[in-house]
Amino acid sequence: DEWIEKVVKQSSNIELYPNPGNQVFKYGVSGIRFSSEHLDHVMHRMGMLVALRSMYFKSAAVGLMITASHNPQNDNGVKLIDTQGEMLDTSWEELATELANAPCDQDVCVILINIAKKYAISSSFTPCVFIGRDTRHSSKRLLDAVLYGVKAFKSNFEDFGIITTPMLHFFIRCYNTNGLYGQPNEYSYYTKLTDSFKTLRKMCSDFKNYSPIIEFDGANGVGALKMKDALVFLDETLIINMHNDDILTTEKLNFKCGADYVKSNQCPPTGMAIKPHAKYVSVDGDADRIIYSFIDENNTFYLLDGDRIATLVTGYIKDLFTASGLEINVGLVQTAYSNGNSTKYVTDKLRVPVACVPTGVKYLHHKAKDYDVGIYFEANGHGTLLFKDAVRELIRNQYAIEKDEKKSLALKKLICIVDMTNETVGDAYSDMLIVETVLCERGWSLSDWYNTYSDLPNRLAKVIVKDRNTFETDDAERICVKPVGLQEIINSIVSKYPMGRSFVRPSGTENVVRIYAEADTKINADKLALEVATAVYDIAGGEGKRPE
Ligand code: G16
Repeated sequence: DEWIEKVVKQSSNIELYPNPGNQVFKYGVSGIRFSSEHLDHVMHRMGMLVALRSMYFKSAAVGLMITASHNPQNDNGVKLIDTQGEMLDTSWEELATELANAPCDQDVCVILINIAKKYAISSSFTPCVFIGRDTRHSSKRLLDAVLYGVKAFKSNFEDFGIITTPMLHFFIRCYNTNGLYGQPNEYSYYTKLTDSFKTLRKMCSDFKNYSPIIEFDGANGVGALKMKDALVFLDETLIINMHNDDILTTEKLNFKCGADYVKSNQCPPTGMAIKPHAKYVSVDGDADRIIYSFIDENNTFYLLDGDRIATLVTGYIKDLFTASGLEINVGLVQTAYSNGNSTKYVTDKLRVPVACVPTGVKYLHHKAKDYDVGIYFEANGHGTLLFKDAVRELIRNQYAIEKDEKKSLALKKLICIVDMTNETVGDAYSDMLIVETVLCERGWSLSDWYNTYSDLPNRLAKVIVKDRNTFETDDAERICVKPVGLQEIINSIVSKYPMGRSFVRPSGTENVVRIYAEADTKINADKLALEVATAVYDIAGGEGKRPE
């Protein structure tokens, strides 16, 4: 035990990072997120925790990403990444919460000692920690705090500087698989994903309605920076016009642009001219989400969100496996936010099973592993595809011996899709390459894609409440069990609306309660959302103006 106490007290500069004790932190669906000025001691402690996590895995690389993703620029946060490039295991989330809230230095020591004891962590392992950060101004300052924590344990660490969250996930998988998945650097990331995209593109001879021109909305964050780097590798297979790429004006990050803004407000991003039938692609502040959109000649706005990507990709993968002759079980994972008609389309038309889990990529990722090929997408544009090792092997082996030309072509395309996918987590760049591939293969414009089925009109809303922790949900967030009585009120409101559906849940990233509503018409979806938001406001002591 003594070694930990020594490390913390003598090597970590802990005296620089006291907990002011005026805030409560929780490691939620995407780490800890807060107003950046409160996070210094949290980051310092997460630096120490992540070092211990690596020691627990006998020096395997683990990751720490400094980002608050889609949140406003003044917020920041931390996401910890496990050895396969996946989100931190739930059992350690609680430890992270405990550590972030520990009142004093001595408590920090005790918690770390207890972790080491509980997990039998030996001081003989040197930690290996990969670190990345987004473009927020506070990220650099918080990095210093992380580094004190990481270095105290004499870690081997690599600071990758400003990178997207999915890049860091990818690097960790690469390192821990000894290069089997690629190399832990940006060059390998771009070439692996982009080369397979270009190979598949060469197989596509007739573009029909497809256009390779993209108006790219970088949310004024790291996604813009990295897309510019990607252009070199894309060789003009895609023509990408950059917008919202001002990463120096910090106030602009995610402000009225980016994937979260476009999805939540159901309108085009600002900061760029919007032309009818141009293809708009928006990413969020750490480039793990992607949303497509366009307007028609009447200025009507069309959203192609995570549900649309899920249906597009699921249909394509299903067709490729059918053409290849391989019998593989493909499944889709969604959340309660998924549009009712997308679920219907996948179940009835594509005949692919759909599972529903709570919000948060880690839940979707976990469930997707149940299938040979698990596809998961949150409606907000966060998602990826998972291929079982055995499936990957089967595809390659069969391709090597396949004599039938059509089957062989389908198998070759599947190999490209596997290589184009960042299977560790949702990745806007990888997802964009996959969507562009499917659209090109189908010869579709965005309108063609949009016309595959019609969404039920829907509305997202949020209410600021005194304490969002008083809200509890069940049944993959479709039922609100606390505050008691709220669900009955929601049920009676919903029953008034044809095809009505609504649920409420506490946000994991902001201090708000989120409301989702869908109904037969846009007006009804808006009215339903408003009624439910008002009920939440009244029952939970909403702050600010009553919704109207
Ligand atoms: C994070 C998670 C996503 C999740 C989102 C929900 O996104 O990674 O899986 O959908 O939070 O946010 P909330 O709980 O506020 O509705 P990100 O992109 O912000 O890291």
